[in-house]
Amino acid sequence: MDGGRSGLGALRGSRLLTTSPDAAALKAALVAEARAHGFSALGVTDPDSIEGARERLQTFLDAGAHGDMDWLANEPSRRASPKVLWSEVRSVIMLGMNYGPDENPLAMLEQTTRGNISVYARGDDYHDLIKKRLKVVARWLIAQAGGDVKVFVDTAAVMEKPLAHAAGLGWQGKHTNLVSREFGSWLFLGAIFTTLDLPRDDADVNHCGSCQACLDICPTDAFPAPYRLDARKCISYLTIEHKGAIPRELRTAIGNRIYGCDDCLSVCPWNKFAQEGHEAKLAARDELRAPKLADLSRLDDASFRALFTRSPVKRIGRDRFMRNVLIAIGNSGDLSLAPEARRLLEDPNPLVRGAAVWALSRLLSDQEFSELAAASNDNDESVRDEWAAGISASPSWPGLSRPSTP
Ligand code: B12
Ligand code: SF4
Ligand code: SF4
Repeated sequence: MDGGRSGLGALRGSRLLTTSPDAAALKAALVAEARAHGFSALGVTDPDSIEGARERLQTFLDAGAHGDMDWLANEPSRRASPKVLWSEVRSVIMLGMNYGPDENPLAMLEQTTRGNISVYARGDDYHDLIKKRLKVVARWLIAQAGGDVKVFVDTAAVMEKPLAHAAGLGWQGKHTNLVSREFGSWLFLGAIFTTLDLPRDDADVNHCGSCQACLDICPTDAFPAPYRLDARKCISYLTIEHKGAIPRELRTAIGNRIYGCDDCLSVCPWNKFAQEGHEAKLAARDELRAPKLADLSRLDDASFRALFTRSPVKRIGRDRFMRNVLIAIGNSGDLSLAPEARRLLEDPNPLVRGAAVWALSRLLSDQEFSELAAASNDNDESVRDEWAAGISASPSWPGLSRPSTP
């Protein structure tokens, strides 16, 4: 986005903007403008304010903690420095949009025959909404003071959490997300980079203290240390980003979480100050609050896209979603869901068929599972491996090897 006409022409290109009274007035007006467009928090930081993040990002990548998110490893120097990403940037404006839930997300985990979709994905896709709003605010800024801008939300090579911390929006909690004293864990982040010099805010102070509730609650033990996440073990990564079969040893802990996970966010004591989000488009749609696993398991491509229209869930596609639904069916303990899994043994996609085998290994008796395994002649090696693993996992069949397959 390039600078257009300038309402405060004298400010255009000024290097002294950070200290001028006009700059303070402009910033106050910017905050008001952002609020008018639904943002709950705004702060400004220097493009060089996250020097330490570079080393930490490298530690994360060196450990392979990004799993198969190769895009995170691409050009880490750009990601760790706004200046490398865009040499002309002089101020980074960080914005937060509150999406506080209207109920405790942990309660849904008890409803094992229903799918738990994480709070952020129960309404419209925040990427689209926030990007549009960032552009409106950025255009307003250009109209007032000129300069050039670029807007980012989530998908660009920008480290939004450390930047938001530096801009005073909150601090990175031990679960690595930004925690705000006003909004708890429930802020989406977005950024406007500008060539204008705007007055800086002070970085927030870390208020985690001796608490480690988020580390303790994690179902898959995904934190090797406070402030460090191994994404390969995180349910959010496994159910959203990971394209292949979910590692067997992590499937049980996933429970009924079919898209993302909110446990470490939900348990944070700072949520007691959180407020319900007011953005109607981000509010949970009734049909996505507690959908029945049985209904979800019957979605074909077209009905999947219709149900998740404008929702971020749509991004992972029907097959990966069905993999997640089948893991939840396997964890449901409800035998009445076995026919749904059995039907999906015939699915065209081997990822789905493999997950169906696992679900049945958990729901059926040893006898029934072994009979099905013996009758199976799946032509895909990964599915045959699931049958074999299901059999060898059963303590009542010592010595039984994988079923004969073509
Ligand atoms: C990749 C990614 C993921 C990955 C990896 C997450 C991760 N923690 O790295 C996966 C898929 C797992 C994921 C999951 C989620 N994500 Co995500 N994700 C991102 C993304 C695109 C990049 C994050 C990144 O740079 N990771 C790399 C690591 C190295 O960076 P980092 O986490 O900041 O690491 C810091 C710490 O390790 C810290 N550190 C290390 N040691 C120490 C020691 C001390 C003492 C301290 C203080 C700090 C510290 O320094 C590092 C650099 O700051 C951002 C958007 C963006 N462009 O920034 C969204 C983003 C972080 N995700 C977001 C959300 C909402 C989620 C989920 C809650 C979604 C869900 N409900 O399922 C979960 C939460 C899981 C979790 N506990 O983190 C929001 C978070 C908003 C917020 N308030 O913080 C973001 C900002 C998107 C957005 N625009 O709103 N996500
Ligand atoms: S999102 Fe869930 S799985 Fe991932 S770190 Fe947090 S509690 Fe653990
Ligand atoms: S749960 Fe506790 S340790 Fe985790 S982010 Fe919140 S205050 Fe920090």
